[in-house]
Amino acid sequence: SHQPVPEDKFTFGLWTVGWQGRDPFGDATRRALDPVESVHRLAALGAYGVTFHDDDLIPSGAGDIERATAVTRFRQALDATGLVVPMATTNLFTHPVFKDGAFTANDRDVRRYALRKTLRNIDLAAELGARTYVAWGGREGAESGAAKDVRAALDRMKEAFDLLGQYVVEQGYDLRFAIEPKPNEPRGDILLPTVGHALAFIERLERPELYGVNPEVGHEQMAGLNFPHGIAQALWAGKLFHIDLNGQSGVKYDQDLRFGAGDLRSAFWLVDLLETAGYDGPRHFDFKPPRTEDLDGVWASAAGCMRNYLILRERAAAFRAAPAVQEALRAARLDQLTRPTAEDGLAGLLADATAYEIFDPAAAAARGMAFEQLDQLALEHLLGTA
Ligand code: 3MF
Ligand code: MG
Ligand code: MG
Ligand code: MG
Repeated sequence: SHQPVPEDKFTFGLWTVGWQGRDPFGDATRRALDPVESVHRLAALGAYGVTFHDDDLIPSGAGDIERATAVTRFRQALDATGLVVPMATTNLFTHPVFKDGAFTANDRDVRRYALRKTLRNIDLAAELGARTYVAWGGREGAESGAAKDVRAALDRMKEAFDLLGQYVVEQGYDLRFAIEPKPNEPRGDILLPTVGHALAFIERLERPELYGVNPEVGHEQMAGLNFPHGIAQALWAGKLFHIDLNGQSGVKYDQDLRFGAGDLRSAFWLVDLLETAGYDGPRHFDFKPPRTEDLDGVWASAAGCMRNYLILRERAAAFRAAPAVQEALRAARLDQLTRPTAEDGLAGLLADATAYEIFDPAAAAARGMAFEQLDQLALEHLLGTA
């Protein structure tokens, strides 16, 4: 069925449906949404959970009483609807204090404030039962060369994540971090720009097992990269802790279209991968209902994200199950790729004359790979003509 249910694990950021349509060229086109209203609407649509930045829930600068009231109202909405909070994150980008970054700002006092702001929201995340804490360093970067000493900034980034890791361990929180890469926007260039950069960074941390990635469809595509390939490498490394689903049409600004809009073929392969690789985390939508929409359009857009995922899940499963596809996969020798290249070991490889001395490269080169037939079958399944 294409009707979402909580078991599908669809989650939404409060900031997604709550986006008022402010962009660099225009003012808000929609009123603010009360988080409580969003929780009820998302639950009615069949979602599983909601996620939030500290400032989405608690207006920045709020006093203790205002903060406690906001949290209580939110918790009551969760209890009333059964929605869960699998992930939370910090807003380290909106306030002007973060104009040169948070964990890697040149100003040390800003860095210390950013850490304290994050630690405070980690407490709330743990209190609300979140298991993943996302960190998107949107302002960690530069517009010009001498403005940022990138190696020093990476030292400070490591220092920040090591401190955060120490904190969750000392507090006994069951919480892991997911670093969200993005190549640019709002900074001219952002540190940890792609999934690959983030994976390499994580291995330099004191407790690498506590950190994974939260890749976003549009972010990798802004860098011209193949999103399913990045996700596959994150899965291969055991590091796909969370995911931001949305739509993007090629290398341009961060479009945050609803899932299924933009590069539909990439979305098909993404769903195929997530559903066959055993990813069991939330299917989290980080999209922006276009500012042309009123609130009816917002909820239609949110419903569309989930419906498109479910349609693609069905189409991808049908593709994998079709006998013609299985035959085409064999013709394309995917079964050979899963076989080790030298199970006979280095000695066996060196002793094997068929591997080199009597191997016929011309004959091997003449073999067609049969990929076009396979891809046509995929397209027909995607289009519903298979
Ligand atoms: C920006 C993003 C962010 C992150 C969010 C969670 C506002 O392009 O994608 O959304 O996903 O901050 O860390
Ligand atoms: Mg984004
Ligand atoms: Mg985006
Ligand atoms: Mg995101």
